[in-house]
Amino acid sequence: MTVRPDEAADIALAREILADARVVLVLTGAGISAESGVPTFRGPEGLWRSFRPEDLATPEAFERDPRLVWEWYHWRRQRVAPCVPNAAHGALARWQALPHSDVRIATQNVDGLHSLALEAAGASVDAGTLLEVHGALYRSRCTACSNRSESRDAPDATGAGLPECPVCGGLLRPDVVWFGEALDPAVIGRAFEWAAVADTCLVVGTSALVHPAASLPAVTRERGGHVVEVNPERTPLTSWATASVRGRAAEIVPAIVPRDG
Ligand code: BJW
Ligand code: ZN
Repeated sequence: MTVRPDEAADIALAREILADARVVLVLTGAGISAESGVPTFRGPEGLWRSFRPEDLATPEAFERDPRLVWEWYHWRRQRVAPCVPNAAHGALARWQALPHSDVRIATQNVDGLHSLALEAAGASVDAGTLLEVHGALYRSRCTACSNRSESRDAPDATGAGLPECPVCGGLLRPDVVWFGEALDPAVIGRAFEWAAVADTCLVVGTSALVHPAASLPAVTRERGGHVVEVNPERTPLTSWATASVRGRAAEIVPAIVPRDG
């Protein structure tokens, strides 16, 4: 990679902060999966350039036209299915797997790539290490009985029927958080607890525009911790982060996270 002199200083500062960090919250967004081939939401190539969020990612849109929403999620599932974790997911997972490391990930992504990377690194994958605060692309939830089911298969939304609950026959919906919906209080509550006890929050590949997730780094900062950002573009966090590295996740993250205890 070609590194500008000021970028080299930013990378050095970020590396130093992460080397000294004891309790870390990593907040990730769509940008960390961009180099795995998963589309982001905003920006020139983002999903919201071709699709209107209010037509597809709100409870009102699903009520109005569940088939259209399911078709979009079916397409998204097909698009993400061949994608694999990249060097950024891998470096974070290996950091988590180090003995004595205390690194927890809260991701806004629904693509499941952090889980795959953690499994590959031999780190544990549970609610103590990874929170998927906006849900999971391959999970469905019953609108009648709330039963959750996981499937990598395409939902039967393009054929005659809409996907049905295996327990009660009710209409299934993607188990993701749409605009205007509350995040699971247990999940986002835990993420805020992690932000409050962390001495460092590493933020990777998020526009930091969607709340409440975008408020997590400020909690660490307000408690006197560091915020380190990795993003090719400036975000609302950039002006007050302790270190902000302009660059792509798969190049920068492996260069700044510790490799040994
Ligand atoms: C790279 C890169 C590379 C590119 N390497 N980086 C406070 C203020 C204002 C508004 C609100 C507020 N609190 C709540 C709101 C309303 C709303 C909101 O935040 N709106 C704003 C947009 C204005 N929030 C909500 O509605 C939330 N719910 C809520 O607050 O409920 C309250 C409630 C309580 C009680 C009862 C009822 C309600 C819910 C938000 C749900 C968001 N859902 C989505 C869809 C998920 C499912 C799906 O995937 O289909 O989540 S929208 C979408 O945005 C998705 C993402 O997780 C989320 C964040 O996007 P992200 O990850 O940051 O991606 P991008 O595309 O924005 O950015 C990518 C970044 O990567 C860029 O910066 C690039 O530069 C960078 N990048 N290549 C590193 N190689
Ligand atoms: Zn059901």
